[in-house]
Amino acid sequence: MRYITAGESHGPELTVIVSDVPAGLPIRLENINSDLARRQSGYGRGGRQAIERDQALITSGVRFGVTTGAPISITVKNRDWENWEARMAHFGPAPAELAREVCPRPGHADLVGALRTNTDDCRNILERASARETAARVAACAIAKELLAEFAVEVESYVCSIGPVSMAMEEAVLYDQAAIEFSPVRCPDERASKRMCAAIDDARDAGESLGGTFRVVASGLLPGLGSYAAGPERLTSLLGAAVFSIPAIKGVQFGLGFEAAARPGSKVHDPIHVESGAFTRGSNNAGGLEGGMTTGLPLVVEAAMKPIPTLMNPLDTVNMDTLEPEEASRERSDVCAVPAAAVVAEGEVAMVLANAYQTAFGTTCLADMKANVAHYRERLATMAR
Ligand code: EPS
Repeated sequence: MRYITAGESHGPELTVIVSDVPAGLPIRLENINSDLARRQSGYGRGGRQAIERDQALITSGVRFGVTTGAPISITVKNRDWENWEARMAHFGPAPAELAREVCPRPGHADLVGALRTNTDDCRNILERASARETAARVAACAIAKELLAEFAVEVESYVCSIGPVSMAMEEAVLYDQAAIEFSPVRCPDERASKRMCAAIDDARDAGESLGGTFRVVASGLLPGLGSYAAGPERLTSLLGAAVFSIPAIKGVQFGLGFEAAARPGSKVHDPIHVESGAFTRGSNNAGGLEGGMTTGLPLVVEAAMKPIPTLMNPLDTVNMDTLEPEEASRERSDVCAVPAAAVVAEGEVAMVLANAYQTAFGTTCLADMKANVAHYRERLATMAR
């Protein structure tokens, strides 16, 4: 399964095409729309989310609610387009009064993108570099989640920290989904949630922005997905690349992650036992990955997001017309988008895992995949007896 997105933040709509989806997969539009709504939520978002009501429109590849095996195209409207039609027109001359974006924001793609593409208007860059594009990804990745659901694999996400405020991390990695969704910052620790919201208020008052960390946890996975045999096929590299593809992600770790580097081997690796005819582990420090493959224990991916580059109290930049020092552009933006990024990462992880199931068990139709999974399960059961 693969996807490609198109669309600008203030263009008419976002488009995504998902190809290589197995035939016979039931698609629940309400699940796609629910993920789109979850991505839009989160304390710290700016005025734009009050305008948008993201909804998926599927125009191919699904018939009577079931995939046909043909590419699935999905569009998500940008309601803000009506305010940008003149400035973002696809044809005709630029309006005489058009204000070009010439004061690139440090940390955004503005300057480097303009250098790369030979433009004197950073808007050509920022419209596409905008995290608005992640709405299309979430719609595409919701298809992957539908496939995983057929194999009882669940993918969830939650926020662990925002700026200086961290939740109380327990041994457990799976938390009550209702508590996560109830929190305005998608954090299962209620007290930390309140402190995170206060930190976002303080940042907004100071003209600042905040980053943070989140976790994606996938449970119900079969062991042995991915590969140890070739670097690019290791699930660790595929998952890392997918999560790093999300704008503003600066770090990704699995299980103990960086902490493993400071511990002796005996305090890192997960002892192997056999219990009631199945292989088990004494711990899950590896975060569900060994040798680039799933162990069958929950996959635990943690990522760090940098603060949003648009600052109401802006940093220094240079005016690209005059080459004189100036303040970076200020525009409507989010103060914190970590809760949204967690939902996007949940989708990206689901897409990689759905692909791993297809690679192992077949690509063309759900019925064949199910038969192959049943056979694999039977074989695994004989190996611990
Ligand atoms: C973004 C700036 C803001 C965000 C946007 C990402 O948009 P605007 O410039 O229209 O206020 O709201 O994110 C979304 C629109 C979204 O749906 O996530 C940016 O500069 O990256």
